[in-house]
Amino acid sequence: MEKILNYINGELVPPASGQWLDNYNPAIGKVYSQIPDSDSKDIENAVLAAKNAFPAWSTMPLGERSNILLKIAEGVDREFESLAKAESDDNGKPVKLAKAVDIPRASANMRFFATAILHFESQAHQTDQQAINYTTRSPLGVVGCISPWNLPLYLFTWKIAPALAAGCTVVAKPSELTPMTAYLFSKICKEAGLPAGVLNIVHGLGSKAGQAIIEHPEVVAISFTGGTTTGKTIAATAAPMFKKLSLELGGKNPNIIFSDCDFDEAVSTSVISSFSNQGEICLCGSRILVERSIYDRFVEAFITKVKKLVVGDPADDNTRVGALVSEGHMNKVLSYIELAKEEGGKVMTGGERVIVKGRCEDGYFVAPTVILGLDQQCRTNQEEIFGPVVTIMPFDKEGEVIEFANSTAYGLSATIWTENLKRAHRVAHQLKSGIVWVNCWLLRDLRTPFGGMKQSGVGREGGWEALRFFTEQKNICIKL
Ligand code: TXE
Repeated sequence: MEKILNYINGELVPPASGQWLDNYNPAIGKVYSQIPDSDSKDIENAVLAAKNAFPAWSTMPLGERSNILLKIAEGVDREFESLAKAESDDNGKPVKLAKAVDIPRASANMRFFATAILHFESQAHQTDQQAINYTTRSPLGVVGCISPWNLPLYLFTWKIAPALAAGCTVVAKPSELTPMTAYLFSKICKEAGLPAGVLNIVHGLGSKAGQAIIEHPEVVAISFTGGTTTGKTIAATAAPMFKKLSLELGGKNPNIIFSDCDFDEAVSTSVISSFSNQGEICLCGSRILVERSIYDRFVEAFITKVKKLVVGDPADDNTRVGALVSEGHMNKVLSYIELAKEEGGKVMTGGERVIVKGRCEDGYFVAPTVILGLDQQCRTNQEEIFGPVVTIMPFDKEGEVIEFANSTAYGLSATIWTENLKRAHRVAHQLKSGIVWVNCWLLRDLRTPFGGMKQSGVGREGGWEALRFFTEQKNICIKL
């Protein structure tokens, strides 16, 4: 069976302990490779390598650093097919989706930050006729990047690309559930000539390898994407050590449909924003709020389309909904559907595990599920399910829907459907969400700040924000 290796100091190496973890393909419910069960010894080696690599990497002329990162992007493009397959084998998502979203966006992340750093600026301020202040920005040092399982290579590169571009050296840990693309990526980095130790990828459990990164005194900043509970644990460890923190956490995002929307477009895109990647995207709209005058019509049109979504083998081009990432996660999602019923919800479609015939008969598939009849405050509408489950609720007034939308502990994203420009601006401004999409979903401009309000996170990633995060400022004041 294939063994995934750590990437430390430019070499592909087994874990120091010699211990391995099973890696499942969730679509077939079977182990298909093994990953290092790394511990603090591996992290120690990775941090040392990163520390040694820092002086040369952080002072390398920007053009040279940029060229190496661009070569890595080219490597991602070259390995497009194998990366898309690996992304699907690890995560259960349709290969078609990995080809359309995950891998192109991973390549774009590398390319964007490789070139953004060439245009990064700092400031100067003249204090009347007395002094000139100029501000420098220097790479922080060794940083930790920890990423989740839902968009494995996409979110992995989203973190490491700005860190590397800014001149930091990195100890990164992908999710133990989806390690394969990061492993293939480490081979791409070697081929691209990334100097040894600049990027180190250590595989293993969050509570062991991940925690060792957070606790390491030489790791000066942490960029993390994952669950809100894990984010709290990380903050509790890192904050007293005064580490810089960027936390991208969960969401319970409202999708608001006003009666003056482009109806067909709102229905079609809502199906995608609800069930894309099996609903395992922190930005999925899981609470659909529909103005009462079009509520019945919307529910009918939406459910008709949802019923047509093909749940099946991720390798099949017709599949729209693949497997959930693990058996544990599938059971969690199914338990939320049971909870919704206990809370008085009516399951209109889905609501159960799907057995896909053929090679996927032991896979972890759940039918796209639509639930009506719940109130805003019930647990189903307050807690992140992170699966193919949405609720639909009616509203009467604009003020009421804003209150509903803002009623959870999360504040990651929101979507508004209306053709009324004034209303779009007015409502968008009142939503407590880090990003608001109007008449679209998941449109991405890498220059914009990305992140959540409330318990959806701390800090902003993307564009200059990410490069600022991975650099520290110094102001030099010279008397004239
Ligand atoms: O996330 P975790 P999981 C949400 C979603 C999901 C829940 C749990 O609700 O059901 O999180 O998913 C590493 N120190 N999101 O269990 O545990 C871990 O190894 C350092 C939302 O996958 O937060 C992995 O690499 N690291 C999210 C990463 O953290 C630790 C996407 C994320 O794992 C650690 C995924 C520790 N103590 C899940 N414990 C989004 N917003 O995109 C774990 N890790």
